Amino acid sequence: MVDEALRTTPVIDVHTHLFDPSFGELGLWGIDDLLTYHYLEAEFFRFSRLRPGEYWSLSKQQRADQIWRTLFVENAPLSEATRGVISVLDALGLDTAPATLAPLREFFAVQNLDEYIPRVFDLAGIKSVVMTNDPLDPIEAQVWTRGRHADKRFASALRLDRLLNEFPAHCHQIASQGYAVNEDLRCCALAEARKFVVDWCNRMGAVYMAASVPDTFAFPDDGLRSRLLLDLPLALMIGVRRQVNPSLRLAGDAAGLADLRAVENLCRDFPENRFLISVLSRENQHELCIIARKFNNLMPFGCWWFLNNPSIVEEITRERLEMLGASFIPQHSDARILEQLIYKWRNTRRTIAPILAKTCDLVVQDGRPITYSEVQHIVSRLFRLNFEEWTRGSTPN
Ligand code: RAT
Ligand code: ZN
Repeated sequence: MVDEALRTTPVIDVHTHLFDPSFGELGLWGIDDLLTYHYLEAEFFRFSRLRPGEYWSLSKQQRADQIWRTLFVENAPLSEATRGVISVLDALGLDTAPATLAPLREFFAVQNLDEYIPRVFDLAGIKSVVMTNDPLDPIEAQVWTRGRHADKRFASALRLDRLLNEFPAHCHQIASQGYAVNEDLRCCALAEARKFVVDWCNRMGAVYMAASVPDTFAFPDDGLRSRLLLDLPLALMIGVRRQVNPSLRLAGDAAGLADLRAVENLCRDFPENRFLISVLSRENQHELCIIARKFNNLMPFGCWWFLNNPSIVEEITRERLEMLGASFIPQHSDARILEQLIYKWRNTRRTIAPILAKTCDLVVQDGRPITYSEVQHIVSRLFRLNFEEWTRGSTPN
């Protein structure tokens, strides 16, 4: 019953880095993008003697060739990210072990996005995804300002990282759009910065605002983050330690244990606001569940980034079910490349199905039958309804 419900429930992927076709080259897909995914780049440097500087001087195709040879030909693809590529190729009916990438490149070169995107969504079993949209990215901002043709399959989320973490560097850019801001947000500048956020949320039709913050995140504090993080529905991804090895670029970030009192304080101080929270450290997961039991304006979501491995997803999902029932969002894909939706969602179903089945079985063993429609409801809550409910009416005016 669980397998069937998981197979037939249309999923909303609540956090991705995908873009709809109106964003042109920002949307990544195809074999070269799949292979140069930063999760694979980090693994590549464990197996190759090539130095990061040399790697970055190569073209994208050359980098993909290097990764294919090193992680897929000279070594068996054992890790979650390498198996993901295999699973995508297999789902698309392609050779999973060609000696070179030429035949794969030929396949991807002739795909037409109008037909290809629905095919990928179907293979992944998902209905829609939420993008990550940054108003301070000049290429993206142009698309929004020109007026994007809304695409129901791609909802928008306003990403605040640059605004929160690099405000002084972007102050001029914000001011040039007619907002009276200054670097330290004196006088009315704070209200103006918040107006900038609200205007952009409306322009994007954002279903939520999001920020990733370091393991040292604190609330309240006297920094800009505390002053700007107010009143609007917010997804916080807590615990990233950016650029511990800058030579790896996007692959150079790590994780750290956070003090989740900041989350308690936010939830208590803003009871009318809703917080979607993901924490990157495995050691923070149990505590997050406890806080969610104290504050119903907190929705735990996803097994983020370094946690997206079957052993850890299994542990976290079991813990959440035991402490929160079906009142959380088990997973998001974090896909950066379109076809990753296929493996990330297939793997999520494969890992979570036995856990849900086991949980339902315990209920039956304890003396209460569970019907198929209840199983369907549980799965819909987890993979769609909890998010729809959480974001209902969330776009600010
Ligand atoms: O998982 C990832 O791809 C990371 O690089 C981050 O993008 C992270 O998910 C984030 O949204 O900050
Ligand atoms: Zn992400």
